Amino acid sequence: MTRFVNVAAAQMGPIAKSETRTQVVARLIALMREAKARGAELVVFPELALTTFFPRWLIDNEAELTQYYERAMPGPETQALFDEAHRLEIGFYLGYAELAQEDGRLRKFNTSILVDRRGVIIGKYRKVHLPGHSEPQAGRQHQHLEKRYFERGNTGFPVWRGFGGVMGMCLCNDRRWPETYRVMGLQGVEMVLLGYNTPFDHTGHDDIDALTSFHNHLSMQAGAYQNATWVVGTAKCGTEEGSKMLAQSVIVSPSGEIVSMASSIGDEVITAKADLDIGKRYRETIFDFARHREPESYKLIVERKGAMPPPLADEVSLG
Ligand code: CDV
Repeated sequence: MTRFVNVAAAQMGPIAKSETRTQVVARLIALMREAKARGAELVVFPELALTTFFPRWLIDNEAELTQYYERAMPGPETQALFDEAHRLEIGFYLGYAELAQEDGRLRKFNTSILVDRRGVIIGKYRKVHLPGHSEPQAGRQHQHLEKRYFERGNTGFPVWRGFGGVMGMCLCNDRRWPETYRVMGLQGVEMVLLGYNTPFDHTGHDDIDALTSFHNHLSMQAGAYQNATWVVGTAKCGTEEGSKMLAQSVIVSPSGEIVSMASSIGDEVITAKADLDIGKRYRETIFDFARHREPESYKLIVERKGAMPPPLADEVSLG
C-alpha cells in the first residue's frame, strides 16, 4: 500500500522585534488553517519561529535576552497553537529558543518539536551545528551570535515514528552537513523537517554570499537524494530588522528534485503529496546501505592521524 503524507511548509516573512508572542502565534495559526484547507496533515514552521532572529544583536542584559526563550512548551502564549492543531487534526514542526532547567542549571538550546495530530509533542530536537560566533565581530552590520546564546544540542539526531512513516528533524545550519542526514538515514528516516533563518550576509565574503540561494538548495537536495528521504525546508525570510534573509522554502523528493517552492518573501504555504515509498525504492537499489555502504573503508580514513595526507617528499625539500 502506498504511503502518502500531505505535507506543508509554512514560510514566514519577517518578525519585528516589537511583535508579541500572541501576534506571532496568530500568524502561525492563520498559516496552519491555510495548510489544513489545502489538505495538509503536517505543517512545518521555521527555526526560531516565535520571535525575531535575536542572535543578530549583542544582548548583554540577561532579563532582556531571556524574553526570547520559552520556559515551557506549550506555554501560556503557545497553547493556542496546540489547541488549534488538535481541533484541525494537523501535526506541526516548530522551532523556538528553549530555556530548560536541566542538570541543576538553566540551559539554552535552539530547539524544534514535532507535534502529532492530537496536539501532543512526540519529538524534540536541539540544534547541533551552531553557526556564527560567541563574541561580536568587529565590522559586521549584523552579528550572528548563536554560539553565545545556545549550547550545542544534546539530543543527537533521533528519528520518530509518525504520520505513517519515519520522521527526523534538524535546524538551519544542520542542513549543510552531510552527517545530519546520514545519521538519520542510517536509522531509516523518510522525511526530514527543518526550519531556517539564513541572512544573505552570513560569511562576509561577497562571492560566497552571492551563492546563498544555490547552497541552500544544493544542501537539501543532496541530503535528500543521498539518504533517500523527503526534506521539507521552511524559511523565515524577507527583510527583518534591516537584515535580508533568504526565502525559497522547498519540499524536496528523495529523487533530489524540488517538487514545491515558495515564490514570495513573506508568509506563504506550499504543499506536496509526499509518497514515502519513493524513498523505499532508492533505499532498495542505489542507496541500499546494507549492500553498498563500506563502513570499514571509511574507518580506515578516519583513523589516520589528522585529516590531511602527509606532505610529499619533494614538497618538503622544496620548502
Ligand atoms: N540560523 C542559521 O543556522 N543560519 C546559518 C547561517 C548563519 C549560515 C545557515 O546555515 O543558514
